[in-house]
Amino acid sequence: MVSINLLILLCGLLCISCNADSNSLCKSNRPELDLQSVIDSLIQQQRKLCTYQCLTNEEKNSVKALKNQVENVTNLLFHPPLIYNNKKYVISKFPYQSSDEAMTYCTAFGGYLAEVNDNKEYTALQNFVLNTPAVDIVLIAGSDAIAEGTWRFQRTGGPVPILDWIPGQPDNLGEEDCLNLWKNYGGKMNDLPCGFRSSEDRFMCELPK
Ligand SMILES: *[C@@H]1O[C@H](CO)[C@@H](O)[C@H](O)[C@H]1NC(C)=O
Ligand SMILES: [Ca+2]
Ligand SMILES: [Ca+2]
Repeated sequence: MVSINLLILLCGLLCISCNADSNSLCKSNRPELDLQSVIDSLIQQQRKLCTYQCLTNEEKNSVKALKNQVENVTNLLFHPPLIYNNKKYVISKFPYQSSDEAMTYCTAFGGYLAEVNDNKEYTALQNFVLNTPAVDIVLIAGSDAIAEGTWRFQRTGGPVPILDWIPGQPDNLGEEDCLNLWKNYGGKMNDLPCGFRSSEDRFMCELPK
């Protein structure tokens, strides 16, 4: 700051001397203008930086509190999660009225009904179902509602790449257009109704980690 004050003083003196003899060479060489704009931009940058830092600190705390609240609510509604491949999988502690309702819960937590994309993920999710207590039938993403026998993810419309049916399934028994993993059958796949079936049924969400 001392050096800047000194420059301002010099600048002032220079201006006075310029005005005094109205020297055009002096006018074309007015350092006070450049210096002032540099100071202004520095002050502006400093203000921006300060505002940013202050907001970040405040937001840090509120984000922390919010994360904590979401975690608390997640723990109330879902069994302990599986972390796999940078995703978080959770199984509900309560039944669903429909696959749409289940999807709404998943969306509310920033995700979607769990989508099995490859064999490794399938194995991980099967084991997750097998290892989660008080769970038997677990709804996941996949439906053949649009064309019977053609299984697609509801969210993307893309084909379900892994279909590993329990023997005798899919049987479309009385119209079954949704997909589930069934613990009692090794966590393999079955078709079941997209609406409410049983208060024992659960659903699985795939969430950002
Ligand atoms: C989350 O739950 C814990 C333990 O019950 C509680 O101490 C904490 O205050 C809760 N946090 C928030 C933000 O609700
Ligand atoms: Ca069907
Ligand atoms: Ca079936």
